[in-house]
Amino acid sequence: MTLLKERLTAEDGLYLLTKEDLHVVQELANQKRKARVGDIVYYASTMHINPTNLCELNCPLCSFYAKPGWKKAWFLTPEEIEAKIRENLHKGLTEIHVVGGLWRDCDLDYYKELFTRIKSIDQNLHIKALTPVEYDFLAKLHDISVEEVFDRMMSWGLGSLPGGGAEILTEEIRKKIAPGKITSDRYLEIHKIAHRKGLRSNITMLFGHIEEPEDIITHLMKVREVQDETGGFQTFIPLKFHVENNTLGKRQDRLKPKDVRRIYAVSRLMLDNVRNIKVLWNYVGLDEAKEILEWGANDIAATTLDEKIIKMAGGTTLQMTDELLENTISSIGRIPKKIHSGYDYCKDDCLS
Ligand code: V47
Repeated sequence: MTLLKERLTAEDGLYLLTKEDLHVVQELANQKRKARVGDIVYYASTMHINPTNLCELNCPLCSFYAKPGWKKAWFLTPEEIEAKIRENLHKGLTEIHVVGGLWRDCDLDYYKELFTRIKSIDQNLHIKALTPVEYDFLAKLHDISVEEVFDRMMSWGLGSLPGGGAEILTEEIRKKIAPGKITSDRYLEIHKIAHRKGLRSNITMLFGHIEEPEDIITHLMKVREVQDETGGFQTFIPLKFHVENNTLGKRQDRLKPKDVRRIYAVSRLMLDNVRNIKVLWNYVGLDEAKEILEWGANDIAATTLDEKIIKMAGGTTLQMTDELLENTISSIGRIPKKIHSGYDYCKDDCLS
Protein backbone atom coordinates (compact mmCIF):
# COMPACT_ATOMS: atom_id res chain seq x y z
CA MET A 1 0.00 0.00 0.00
CA THR A 2 1.55 3.36 -1.01
CA LEU A 3 -0.41 5.14 1.64
CA LEU A 4 0.85 8.63 1.18
CA LYS A 5 0.14 8.77 -2.55
CA GLU A 6 -3.15 7.03 -3.09
CA ARG A 7 -6.53 7.76 -1.56
CA LEU A 8 -7.32 5.11 1.06
CA THR A 9 -10.35 2.90 0.65
CA ALA A 10 -12.72 1.91 3.46
CA GLU A 11 -10.98 -1.48 3.53
CA ASP A 12 -7.58 0.21 3.95
CA GLY A 13 -9.05 2.28 6.78
CA LEU A 14 -10.38 -0.79 8.55
CA TYR A 15 -7.04 -2.51 8.20
CA LEU A 16 -5.23 0.49 9.71
CA LEU A 17 -7.76 0.70 12.52
CA THR A 18 -7.78 -2.97 13.48
CA LYS A 19 -4.67 -4.75 12.21
CA GLU A 20 -1.72 -2.61 11.14
CA ASP A 21 1.21 -2.28 13.54
CA LEU A 22 0.63 0.78 15.71
CA HIS A 23 4.06 2.25 15.05
CA VAL A 24 3.50 2.05 11.32
CA VAL A 25 0.15 3.83 11.69
CA GLN A 26 1.75 6.59 13.76
CA GLU A 27 4.66 7.02 11.38
CA LEU A 28 2.36 7.29 8.37
CA ALA A 29 0.04 9.78 10.08
CA ASN A 30 2.88 11.93 11.31
CA GLN A 31 4.44 11.98 7.83
CA LYS A 32 1.09 12.84 6.30
CA ARG A 33 0.55 15.68 8.78
CA LYS A 34 3.99 17.09 8.12
CA ALA A 35 3.60 16.93 4.36
CA ARG A 36 0.09 18.39 4.42
CA VAL A 37 0.31 21.15 7.04
CA GLY A 38 3.90 21.41 8.27
CA ASP A 39 4.86 22.10 11.87
CA ILE A 40 2.46 24.86 12.85
CA VAL A 41 0.00 23.95 15.60
CA TYR A 42 -3.09 26.13 15.98
CA TYR A 43 -4.81 27.14 19.17
CA ALA A 44 -7.51 29.64 20.06
CA SER A 45 -8.60 31.57 23.09
CA THR A 46 -12.20 30.45 23.39
CA MET A 47 -14.98 31.19 25.80
CA HIS A 48 -17.80 28.63 25.84
CA ILE A 49 -21.30 29.95 26.27
CA ASN A 50 -24.13 27.53 26.99
CA PRO A 51 -27.25 29.70 27.22
CA THR A 52 -29.21 26.83 28.71
CA ASN A 53 -28.85 23.13 29.42
CA LEU A 54 -32.62 22.71 29.35
CA CYS A 55 -33.31 20.33 26.49
CA GLU A 56 -36.28 18.57 24.95
CA LEU A 57 -34.07 15.53 24.39
CA ASN A 58 -32.52 13.16 26.92
CA CYS A 59 -29.73 11.46 24.99
CA PRO A 60 -28.11 8.49 26.78
CA LEU A 61 -24.62 9.83 25.91
CA CYS A 62 -25.20 13.27 27.44
CA SER A 63 -24.31 14.49 30.94
CA PHE A 64 -25.27 18.08 30.22
CA TYR A 65 -29.03 18.20 29.69
CA ALA A 66 -31.60 19.08 32.34
CA LYS A 67 -35.37 19.34 32.67
CA PRO A 68 -37.30 22.20 34.30
CA GLY A 69 -37.09 22.02 38.09
CA TRP A 70 -33.80 20.08 38.16
CA LYS A 71 -31.14 21.50 40.46
CA LYS A 72 -28.52 21.45 37.71
CA ALA A 73 -30.66 23.38 35.20
CA TRP A 74 -29.72 26.92 34.12
CA PHE A 75 -30.89 29.57 31.70
CA LEU A 76 -28.85 32.70 30.96
CA THR A 77 -30.22 35.86 29.41
CA PRO A 78 -28.25 37.57 26.61
CA GLU A 79 -27.56 40.38 29.06
CA GLU A 80 -26.02 37.99 31.60
CA ILE A 81 -23.91 36.41 28.87
CA GLU A 82 -22.65 39.79 27.71
CA ALA A 83 -21.52 40.56 31.27
CA LYS A 84 -19.72 37.19 31.50
CA ILE A 85 -17.83 37.83 28.26
CA ARG A 86 -16.87 41.37 29.27
CA GLU A 87 -15.45 40.04 32.55
CA ASN A 88 -13.15 37.72 30.60
CA LEU A 89 -12.22 39.89 27.66
CA HIS A 90 -8.80 40.73 29.08
CA LYS A 91 -7.80 37.06 28.64
CA GLY A 92 -7.26 37.61 24.92
CA LEU A 93 -10.45 35.91 23.72
CA THR A 94 -10.58 35.25 19.99
CA GLU A 95 -13.85 33.38 19.75
CA ILE A 96 -17.12 32.65 21.48
CA HIS A 97 -18.41 29.09 21.13
CA VAL A 98 -22.18 29.01 21.66
CA VAL A 99 -24.19 25.78 22.06
CA GLY A 100 -27.12 24.84 24.24
CA GLY A 101 -30.08 22.53 24.61
CA LEU A 102 -33.07 22.34 22.30
CA TRP A 103 -35.26 24.81 24.15
CA ARG A 104 -37.98 27.09 22.78
CA ASP A 105 -36.95 30.11 24.89
CA CYS A 106 -33.69 30.08 22.96
CA ASP A 107 -35.38 31.09 19.72
CA LEU A 108 -34.25 33.37 16.91
CA ASP A 109 -35.13 36.53 18.86
CA TYR A 110 -32.90 35.26 21.65
CA TYR A 111 -29.98 34.63 19.28
CA LYS A 112 -30.46 37.95 17.53
CA GLU A 113 -30.03 39.73 20.83
CA LEU A 114 -27.18 37.49 21.94
CA PHE A 115 -25.10 37.79 18.75
CA THR A 116 -25.72 41.53 18.53
CA ARG A 117 -24.52 41.95 22.10
CA ILE A 118 -21.41 39.82 21.47
CA LYS A 119 -20.50 41.86 18.40
CA SER A 120 -21.10 45.09 20.33
CA ILE A 121 -18.37 44.01 22.76
CA ASP A 122 -15.85 43.53 19.95
CA GLN A 123 -16.62 43.18 16.24
CA ASN A 124 -13.60 40.88 15.87
CA LEU A 125 -14.89 38.23 18.27
CA HIS A 126 -15.60 35.21 16.09
CA ILE A 127 -19.00 33.63 16.83
CA LYS A 128 -18.88 29.85 16.36
CA ALA A 129 -22.39 28.81 17.14
CA LEU A 130 -24.95 26.00 17.22
CA THR A 131 -24.87 22.54 15.74
CA PRO A 132 -27.04 21.23 12.88
CA VAL A 133 -29.27 19.64 15.52
CA GLU A 134 -30.04 23.12 16.86
CA TYR A 135 -30.44 24.67 13.38
CA ASP A 136 -32.98 21.99 12.50
CA PHE A 137 -34.82 22.70 15.78
CA LEU A 138 -34.89 26.47 15.12
CA ALA A 139 -36.16 26.01 11.56
CA LYS A 140 -39.03 23.86 12.83
CA LEU A 141 -39.74 26.19 15.77
CA HIS A 142 -40.17 29.18 13.43
CA ASP A 143 -41.59 27.19 10.53
CA ILE A 144 -38.91 28.45 8.14
CA SER A 145 -36.13 26.75 6.17
CA VAL A 146 -32.67 26.09 7.57
CA GLU A 147 -31.39 28.34 4.75
CA GLU A 148 -33.47 31.20 6.19
CA VAL A 149 -32.17 30.48 9.71
CA PHE A 150 -28.59 30.76 8.41
CA ASP A 151 -29.35 33.97 6.50
CA ARG A 152 -30.68 35.60 9.63
CA MET A 153 -27.93 34.30 11.93
CA MET A 154 -25.23 35.44 9.49
CA SER A 155 -26.74 38.93 9.36
CA TRP A 156 -26.40 39.05 13.17
CA GLY A 157 -22.75 37.95 13.17
CA LEU A 158 -22.56 34.14 12.95
CA GLY A 159 -19.02 33.24 11.84
CA SER A 160 -18.91 29.43 11.67
CA LEU A 161 -20.37 26.20 13.06
CA PRO A 162 -18.76 24.06 15.75
CA GLY A 163 -18.51 20.33 15.18
CA GLY A 164 -20.92 19.02 17.80
CA GLY A 165 -23.85 16.69 17.33
CA ALA A 166 -22.19 14.35 14.83
CA GLU A 167 -21.80 11.51 17.35
CA ILE A 168 -21.53 8.50 15.03
CA LEU A 169 -22.94 8.83 11.55
CA THR A 170 -24.48 5.36 11.31
CA GLU A 171 -28.17 5.00 12.13
CA GLU A 172 -27.97 1.77 14.11
CA ILE A 173 -25.58 3.22 16.71
CA ARG A 174 -26.92 6.77 16.54
CA LYS A 175 -30.40 5.53 17.48
CA LYS A 176 -29.00 3.93 20.61
CA ILE A 177 -26.80 6.76 21.88
CA ALA A 178 -28.82 9.80 20.76
CA PRO A 179 -32.23 8.55 19.64
CA GLY A 180 -33.96 11.94 19.40
CA LYS A 181 -31.30 13.63 17.29
CA ILE A 182 -31.67 14.24 13.56
CA THR A 183 -30.45 11.45 11.29
CA SER A 184 -26.93 11.28 9.91
CA ASP A 185 -28.19 12.33 6.47
CA ARG A 186 -30.01 15.36 7.84
CA TYR A 187 -27.01 16.28 9.99
CA LEU A 188 -24.70 16.24 6.98
CA GLU A 189 -27.27 17.98 4.77
CA ILE A 190 -27.35 20.93 7.18
CA HIS A 191 -23.55 21.18 7.06
CA LYS A 192 -23.81 21.23 3.26
CA ILE A 193 -26.42 24.01 3.41
CA ALA A 194 -24.09 26.00 5.68
CA HIS A 195 -21.18 25.44 3.29
CA ARG A 196 -23.28 26.58 0.32
CA LYS A 197 -24.05 29.76 2.27
CA GLY A 198 -20.31 30.39 2.59
CA LEU A 199 -20.09 29.30 6.22
CA ARG A 200 -17.40 26.89 7.29
CA SER A 201 -17.90 24.24 9.91
CA ASN A 202 -16.08 21.75 12.08
CA ILE A 203 -17.13 18.16 12.45
CA THR A 204 -16.61 15.75 15.34
CA MET A 205 -16.83 11.99 15.87
CA LEU A 206 -17.74 10.55 19.26
CA PHE A 207 -16.00 7.21 19.78
CA GLY A 208 -15.30 4.70 22.56
CA HIS A 209 -18.91 3.83 23.35
CA ILE A 210 -20.81 1.03 21.59
CA GLU A 211 -19.55 1.60 18.05
CA GLU A 212 -17.63 -0.99 16.05
CA PRO A 213 -14.53 -0.18 13.98
CA GLU A 214 -16.74 -0.38 10.86
CA ASP A 215 -18.89 2.49 12.21
CA ILE A 216 -15.81 4.66 12.61
CA ILE A 217 -14.75 4.00 9.05
CA THR A 218 -18.27 4.71 7.75
CA HIS A 219 -18.24 7.99 9.68
CA LEU A 220 -14.88 8.99 8.17
CA MET A 221 -15.99 8.03 4.65
CA LYS A 222 -19.17 10.13 4.99
CA VAL A 223 -17.20 13.16 6.16
CA ARG A 224 -14.75 12.73 3.26
CA GLU A 225 -17.60 12.47 0.78
CA VAL A 226 -19.21 15.71 1.93
CA GLN A 227 -15.83 17.42 1.93
CA ASP A 228 -15.26 16.31 -1.69
CA GLU A 229 -18.54 17.98 -2.55
CA THR A 230 -18.29 21.25 -0.61
CA GLY A 231 -14.80 21.71 0.86
CA GLY A 232 -16.48 23.41 3.82
CA PHE A 233 -15.14 21.43 6.77
CA GLN A 234 -12.23 23.24 8.32
CA THR A 235 -11.44 20.83 11.15
CA PHE A 236 -12.11 17.23 12.13
CA ILE A 237 -12.30 16.53 15.87
CA PRO A 238 -12.36 12.99 17.30
CA LEU A 239 -14.01 13.00 20.76
CA LYS A 240 -13.41 10.24 23.28
CA PHE A 241 -16.60 9.23 25.10
CA HIS A 242 -16.63 10.07 28.83
CA VAL A 243 -18.75 8.00 31.18
CA GLU A 244 -19.67 10.20 34.16
CA ASN A 245 -23.24 11.33 34.80
CA ASN A 246 -24.85 9.77 31.74
CA THR A 247 -26.92 6.64 31.25
CA LEU A 248 -24.74 5.23 28.48
CA GLY A 249 -21.69 5.49 30.75
CA LYS A 250 -23.44 3.45 33.42
CA ARG A 251 -23.60 0.49 31.02
CA GLN A 252 -19.84 -0.16 31.20
CA ASP A 253 -20.46 -3.74 30.05
CA ARG A 254 -21.63 -2.46 26.67
CA LEU A 255 -18.74 -0.05 26.05
CA LYS A 256 -16.02 -0.85 23.55
CA PRO A 257 -13.09 1.43 24.39
CA LYS A 258 -10.82 2.32 21.51
CA ASP A 259 -7.18 3.28 21.13
CA VAL A 260 -7.37 7.08 21.07
CA ARG A 261 -4.02 7.65 19.35
CA ARG A 262 -4.79 5.17 16.60
CA ILE A 263 -8.14 6.88 15.91
CA TYR A 264 -6.42 10.23 15.47
CA ALA A 265 -3.85 8.72 13.15
CA VAL A 266 -6.42 6.92 11.03
CA SER A 267 -8.51 10.10 10.82
CA ARG A 268 -5.52 12.01 9.47
CA LEU A 269 -4.84 9.26 6.95
CA MET A 270 -8.41 8.75 5.75
CA LEU A 271 -9.39 12.43 5.65
CA ASP A 272 -6.96 13.50 2.95
CA ASN A 273 -9.24 16.44 2.09
CA VAL A 274 -9.65 17.91 5.59
CA ARG A 275 -6.69 20.08 6.43
CA ASN A 276 -6.93 20.38 10.20
CA ILE A 277 -7.25 17.65 12.83
CA LYS A 278 -7.98 19.02 16.27
CA VAL A 279 -7.25 17.39 19.63
CA LEU A 280 -9.15 18.69 22.65
CA TRP A 281 -6.84 18.64 25.69
CA ASN A 282 -9.84 18.75 28.02
CA TYR A 283 -10.97 15.39 26.57
CA VAL A 284 -7.67 13.53 26.78
CA GLY A 285 -5.50 15.51 29.23
CA LEU A 286 -2.75 17.94 28.28
CA ASP A 287 0.10 15.40 28.15
CA GLU A 288 -1.90 13.07 25.93
CA ALA A 289 -2.96 15.97 23.69
CA LYS A 290 0.73 16.82 23.24
CA GLU A 291 1.43 13.20 22.31
CA ILE A 292 -1.46 13.17 19.83
CA LEU A 293 0.15 16.11 18.01
CA GLU A 294 2.60 13.40 16.88
CA TRP A 295 -0.23 11.15 15.66
CA GLY A 296 -1.66 13.44 12.98
CA ALA A 297 -3.15 16.40 14.87
CA ASN A 298 -2.19 20.00 14.08
CA ASP A 299 -4.59 21.93 16.34
CA ILE A 300 -4.67 21.73 20.15
CA ALA A 301 -8.01 23.51 20.52
CA ALA A 302 -8.23 26.34 22.97
CA THR A 303 -8.24 27.78 26.44
CA THR A 304 -11.88 26.56 26.59
CA LEU A 305 -12.94 29.01 29.26
CA ASP A 306 -16.16 27.95 30.99
CA GLU A 307 -16.55 24.69 29.01
CA LYS A 308 -19.28 22.56 30.59
CA ILE A 309 -20.35 19.69 28.32
CA ILE A 310 -17.23 17.58 28.78
CA LYS A 311 -16.58 18.82 32.31
CA MET A 312 -19.96 17.41 33.37
CA ALA A 313 -19.06 14.06 31.75
CA GLY A 314 -15.75 13.79 33.65
CA GLY A 315 -13.28 15.62 31.37
CA THR A 316 -10.01 17.27 32.44
CA THR A 317 -10.18 20.74 33.95
CA LEU A 318 -7.23 23.12 34.12
CA GLN A 319 -6.77 26.88 34.32
CA MET A 320 -5.61 26.91 30.71
CA THR A 321 -3.79 29.95 29.34
CA ASP A 322 -2.43 30.97 25.95
CA GLU A 323 1.04 30.71 27.46
CA LEU A 324 0.61 27.12 28.62
CA LEU A 325 -0.73 26.07 25.22
CA GLU A 326 2.18 27.82 23.48
CA ASN A 327 4.73 26.19 25.79
CA THR A 328 3.16 22.77 25.25
CA ILE A 329 3.36 23.13 21.49
CA SER A 330 6.92 24.53 21.53
CA SER A 331 8.13 21.77 23.87
CA ILE A 332 7.86 19.23 21.04
CA GLY A 333 9.56 21.48 18.50
CA ARG A 334 6.36 22.65 16.79
CA ILE A 335 5.30 26.23 16.09
CA PRO A 336 2.30 27.72 17.95
CA LYS A 337 -0.09 29.96 16.06
CA LYS A 338 -3.07 31.64 17.68
CA ILE A 339 -6.22 31.71 15.58
CA HIS A 340 -9.97 31.66 15.85
CA SER A 341 -12.32 29.17 14.26
CA GLY A 342 -12.48 31.16 11.07
CA TYR A 343 -8.76 30.32 10.77
CA ASP A 344 -8.54 33.72 9.12
CA TYR A 345 -5.40 34.88 10.81
CA CYS A 346 -3.93 32.74 8.08
CA LYS A 347 -6.54 32.86 5.36
CA ASP A 348 -4.36 31.57 2.58
CA ASP A 349 -2.59 28.73 4.27
CA CYS A 350 -5.09 27.31 6.74
CA LEU A 351 -7.85 25.97 4.61
CA SER A 352 -6.45 24.51 1.44
O1 V47 B 1 -21.71 16.85 20.19
C1 V47 B 1 -21.51 14.84 24.70
C2 V47 B 1 -19.90 15.43 22.85
C3 V47 B 1 -19.96 17.37 21.76
C4 V47 B 1 -20.25 13.50 25.81
O2 V47 B 1 -15.99 22.61 16.90
C5 V47 B 1 -19.50 14.02 24.78
O3 V47 B 1 -14.22 23.54 17.74
C6 V47 B 1 -17.68 12.80 25.43
O4 V47 B 1 -18.55 19.38 19.65
N1 V47 B 1 -18.36 12.23 26.44
C7 V47 B 1 -19.93 18.86 21.95
N2 V47 B 1 -18.23 13.68 24.59
C8 V47 B 1 -18.49 19.39 22.00
C9 V47 B 1 -18.00 19.78 20.65
C10 V47 B 1 -16.83 20.68 20.52
C11 V47 B 1 -16.05 20.98 21.63
C12 V47 B 1 -14.96 21.85 21.47
C13 V47 B 1 -14.67 22.43 20.24
C14 V47 B 1 -15.48 22.14 19.15
C15 V47 B 1 -15.22 22.80 17.84
C16 V47 B 1 -16.57 21.26 19.28
O5 V47 B 1 -19.57 16.75 22.96
C17 V47 B 1 -21.29 16.76 21.48
C18 V47 B 1 -21.03 15.33 21.83
O6 V47 B 1 -20.56 14.60 20.74
N3 V47 B 1 -20.31 14.83 24.09
N4 V47 B 1 -21.49 14.03 25.76
C19 V47 B 1 -19.63 12.55 26.68
N5 V47 B 1 -20.32 11.97 27.66
